Amino acid sequence: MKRKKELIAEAANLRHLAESRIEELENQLKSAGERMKETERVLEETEESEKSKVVRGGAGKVGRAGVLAGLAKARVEELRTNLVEVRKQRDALSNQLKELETTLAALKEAYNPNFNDEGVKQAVRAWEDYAARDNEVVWEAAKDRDLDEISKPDDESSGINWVEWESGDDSTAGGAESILYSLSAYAPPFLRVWLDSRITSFRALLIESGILADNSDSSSSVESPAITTARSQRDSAKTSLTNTQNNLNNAKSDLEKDYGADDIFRALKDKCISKDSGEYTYELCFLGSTKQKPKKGGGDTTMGNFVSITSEHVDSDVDAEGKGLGVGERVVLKYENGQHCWNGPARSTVVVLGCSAQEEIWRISESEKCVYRMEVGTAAVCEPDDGKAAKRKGEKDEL
Ligand code: MAN
Repeated sequence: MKRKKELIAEAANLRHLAESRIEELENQLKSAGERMKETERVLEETEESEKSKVVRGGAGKVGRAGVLAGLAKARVEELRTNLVEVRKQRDALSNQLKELETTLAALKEAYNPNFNDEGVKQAVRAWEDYAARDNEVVWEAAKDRDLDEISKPDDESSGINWVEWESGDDSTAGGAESILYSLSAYAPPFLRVWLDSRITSFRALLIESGILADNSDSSSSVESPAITTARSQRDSAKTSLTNTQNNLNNAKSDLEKDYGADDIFRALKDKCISKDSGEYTYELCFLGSTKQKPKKGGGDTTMGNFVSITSEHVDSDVDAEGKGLGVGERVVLKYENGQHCWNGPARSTVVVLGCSAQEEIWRISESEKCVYRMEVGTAAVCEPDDGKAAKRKGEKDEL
């Protein structure tokens, strides 16, 4: 009875610990839930802000539009250099022409028609015909200024801002959206930032109302590192929330489990005892499993896993040392669903408990194939009058 008292005190302590653990897990669950919400919010915000960056040039991915932009830029540059070259040639030729015209005009004025030089006369006549034609090329100064502008290399402030297009994602270059983006690209630089932010909100509105497809997170586009980090933090918060919830559920269901009167078997949980019998060593782990371990080596055979506490009326001997079940209602631990028996059921064990100062296996039998019975002593089932005489059924009620 002294040992039983110790077991009850230990069980109460373990129950107390289990209750504190539940309290701790409930707090953990609360903060895991908050962390989950927080990481979810960060992820949403990151996705939102990354979406707007797509407008300014995608997530670093060069799509078909980017390739085309590269080719177009090279082509424009080629045409621009040639335009500059041709204008240079034009100016040189124009100067040469002026020189010749001046020379011929001077010749016409200065030649002496009395010298019967047929070559000179022909040249003067041809010059007069030439001068009579409307040869005057009108060089419009305004047009030339346009050519000056056109001949300037492209950069952020003139022509096309190629950088913006070369890094562009295809998802931003198709269909209705391209209209939005080209609007911004052709706008003067100081207007672009403002216009982009307007376009981003407008685009979000179109996506929300289902008018525009949301290409920003399509599987083909590369996810930005910021989103990846936010997502992995959200995922680990989710895992931790699920784990905490599972631990709490397990702890709660353990507390509700039947550990017998006074919760006493809580103190014996996971305690194992064994005994040799025939070719095996038999092992019993309280509220765990029962096993056969071959003495000559080889694998263990599970004879059942603990399922419930019941009782059974017994009528057997108690030996000279007081070891035995005696007569009366005894506590029984049932173990089921052990290793399957060849041509038989899954192994199962009935563990009948009698009073004893120490936990010990008294007897093992196999009543039918693969159905085992263990008679086991433990202080957990001792009653105040156990030492006096073997009890008979019903006697306890009458006392
Ligand atoms: C093993 C042991 C025995 C059992 C037989 C059934 O030898 O588990 O207890 O009776 O298998 O085949």
